[in-house]
Amino acid sequence: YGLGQRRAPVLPAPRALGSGYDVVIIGGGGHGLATAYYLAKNWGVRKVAVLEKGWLAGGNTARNTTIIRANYLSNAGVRFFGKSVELYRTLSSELDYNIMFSPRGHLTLFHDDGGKRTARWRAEQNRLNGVHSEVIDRQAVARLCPQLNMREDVRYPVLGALYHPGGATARHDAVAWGLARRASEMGVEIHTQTQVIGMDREGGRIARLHTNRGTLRAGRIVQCVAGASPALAQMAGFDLPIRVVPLQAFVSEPVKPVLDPIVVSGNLAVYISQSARGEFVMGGEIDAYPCVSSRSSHDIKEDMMGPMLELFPFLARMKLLRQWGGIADVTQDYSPIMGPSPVQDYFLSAGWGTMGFKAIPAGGYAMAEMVATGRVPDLIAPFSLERFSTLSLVGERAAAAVGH
Ligand code: FAD
Ligand code: PYC
Repeated sequence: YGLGQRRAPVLPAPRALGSGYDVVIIGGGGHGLATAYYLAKNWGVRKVAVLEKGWLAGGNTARNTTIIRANYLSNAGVRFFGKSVELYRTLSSELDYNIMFSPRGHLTLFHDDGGKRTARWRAEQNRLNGVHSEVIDRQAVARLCPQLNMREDVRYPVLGALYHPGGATARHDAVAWGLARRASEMGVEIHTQTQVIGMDREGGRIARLHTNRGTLRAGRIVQCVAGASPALAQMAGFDLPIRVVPLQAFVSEPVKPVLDPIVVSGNLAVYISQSARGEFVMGGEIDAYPCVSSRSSHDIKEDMMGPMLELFPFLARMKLLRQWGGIADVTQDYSPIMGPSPVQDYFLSAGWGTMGFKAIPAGGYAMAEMVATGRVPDLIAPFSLERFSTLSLVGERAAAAVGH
């Protein structure tokens, strides 16, 4: 783009909110946008509005550390996230928008026998479900990541790792903008600065949605609001088994590329990767207390930097550039909730907690099929809200980033 030339805007100029749509999606983050995109593309459902209270994908989709992987523990989890990684691989060409998908391998370090046992368990479950993961010893870890501190006289010496070659990163904003642009080209209306503030429930369904820009009707409604999940569900008249907790992250100043794989340590509760811009992207556990503020805090920074320096002493001479937080919607079993709700024609995509960025393509793909056909696809059937009353939980805590 030369001087005076401007890049074409991602979205058309804002227009007035319509009075009714076949489908209204509440929440313009990755999951809402992917659901809209696949509804239009795969099912020809185009009278769709996405309502976003802030700017496009400014919630957790803008705040995450972009780790994409399929090395989960349950059969349902590995299959679902495996499908998502598969869709991610071709998303740039599908959208004709460079999402900067970058496969670089994912190492979950273990430092004791318990960690090794979980790594072996995950490796077997992954292989049985067609996902490549293997347990490797400390020599192999050192070859894949020569920057790691391999000394044996530290608090948690590295004994080995679960190695998942398919682990990757992608540019978070580009994922959202690419999906939004294509969905909008197919007729989907994306309304930013449009907050759902009330719902009229009549005869078991939501008759009207009230927003700060007017009232509208919807044939079907999809709720994709991450940290606002319990609040929106209450507006619709039911409760969700979700707690809302901040999750914080950091980046260092940028340097030339030195760190290829993504590295996670459950014992030390930290993880790191290097972004395409050269910044080290780092994070750790969720905050200890439920909270709906996305402010970042000094104690978390201090708690994470000690363990991080134990793993990568060379970082001691680097400066942190930014720190921020998002609001994670965490379920009891650390798996998402996708499916119908107690309200007729009101569907849920929630409980994405600390793991939902990698799930955006498969989540949207399956949610769109369910909303368009009224049938729950096999891929997401295990993630129903009902599982909390039938006690068919999908336990993924051991595979959730640093364990949290
Ligand atoms: P969001 O992107 O939060 O979108 C929800 C949208 O709903 C928001 O934009 C919000 O403004 C809007 N909204 C809320 N209320 C209303 C309302 N009343 N009306 C209209 N709109 C409303 N996942 C990974 O897979 N890998 C990672 O490495 C990773 N790292 C993370 C690091 C951090 C620090 C955080 C916070 C999260 C991380 N995650 C990660 C999790 C991931 O970011 C989320 O699970 C995912 O982005 C959820 O997407 P979403 O579309 O459901 O939510
Ligand atoms: O799901 O891999 C993940 C992750 C890393 C950090 C937060 N979530």
